[in-house]
Amino acid sequence: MAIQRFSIIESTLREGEQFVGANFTTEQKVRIAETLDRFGVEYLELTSPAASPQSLEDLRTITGLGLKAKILTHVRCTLDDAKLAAQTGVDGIDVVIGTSSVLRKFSLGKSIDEIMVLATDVVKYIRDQGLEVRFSTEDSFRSEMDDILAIYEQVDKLGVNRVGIADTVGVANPLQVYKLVSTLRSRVSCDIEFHGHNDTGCAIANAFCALEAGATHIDTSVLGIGERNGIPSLGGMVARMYVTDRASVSKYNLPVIGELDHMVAEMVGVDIPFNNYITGITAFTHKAGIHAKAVLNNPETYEILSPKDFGLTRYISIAHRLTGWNAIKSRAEQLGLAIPDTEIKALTAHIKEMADQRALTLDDVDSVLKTWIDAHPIGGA
Ligand code: HCA
Ligand code: CU
Repeated sequence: MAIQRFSIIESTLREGEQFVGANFTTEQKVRIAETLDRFGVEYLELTSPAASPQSLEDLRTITGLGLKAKILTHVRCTLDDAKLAAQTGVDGIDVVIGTSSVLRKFSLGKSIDEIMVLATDVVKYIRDQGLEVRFSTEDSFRSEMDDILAIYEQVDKLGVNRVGIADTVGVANPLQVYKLVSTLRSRVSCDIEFHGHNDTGCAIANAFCALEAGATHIDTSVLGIGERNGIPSLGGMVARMYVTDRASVSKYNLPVIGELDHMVAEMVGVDIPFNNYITGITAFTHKAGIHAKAVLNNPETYEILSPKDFGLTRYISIAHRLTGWNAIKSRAEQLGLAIPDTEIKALTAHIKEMADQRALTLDDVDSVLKTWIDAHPIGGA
């Protein structure tokens, strides 16, 4: 199914706060919220006000900022939590309850019938407050399909805005996600949200398949931070959508991704991984001669994302044994050195031999080129 529309529910301030290194101060939360708002996410999801007194206060502070993004908080499926959340100025409440047999047995101790009753009370209450409500089943992929479909159908009839599927443990694969979301799509009329963990590296692919199967909302966090190894990163999800349909992400201020990744990395005490989507140090680096030549001719040959759209630049690495004469020629031109092609080819062969002996730097390449020029004054080629 072609993806009609999608919204991001940015959960750095909820799922991301569950990352082991995250311990955000109020000021940090405000900076994260404002920067995400400047990027243009549709929703911000914040930690439950029932979590701690500071969480309650911070939620009120952020709902008071007057951001464009809608503010959600995330609560357990209890009337007490819903009542507390409803007093904080939020636009909506994300409710979650564990439905898998393992969670029901070892965490909640509730039967599916009891969950139905609770869900009805809580959803009705939130609807009556005039707030947006989403109802989600934790650990959806290890729950009985019939159980969760029955719960979703019931809350759909009660008028929820969205139902959510959560791959809490990162066990699902893209095909499973596609099948579950397709089935759900045919059973409910409300929007569908997907929240998936990255334990086996499938989080972004799973979220994307959920959209293809008819989901409308995807949970992300900056750098993907969350419980264990987290959920889809905002940057990675946006990269996926950009490649699918460039116009679908024109609603976002793409260069802000770099700012967000650096800011949150520093706040939670991690480095941005070298291979991170968009902002990893090597994300727009080209090395082999064949790649360098093609990219110099037309960057689209080896780049599906244009670094410029993200406020970044590409880097072509030329000081190594895999280099090619086109890249060396381009470097000579950058330096303003006019060297004939036949000579550039010979110099490239020399550079490759040098690189076989030791690791080179760009300075080494530059000095080979300059030495040739010094030895061949104007007209001396
Ligand atoms: C958790 C809860 C959750 C909730 C997801 C959701 C999950 O911390 O275990 O509300 O959609 O992964 O199930 O993050
Ligand atoms: Cu989660």
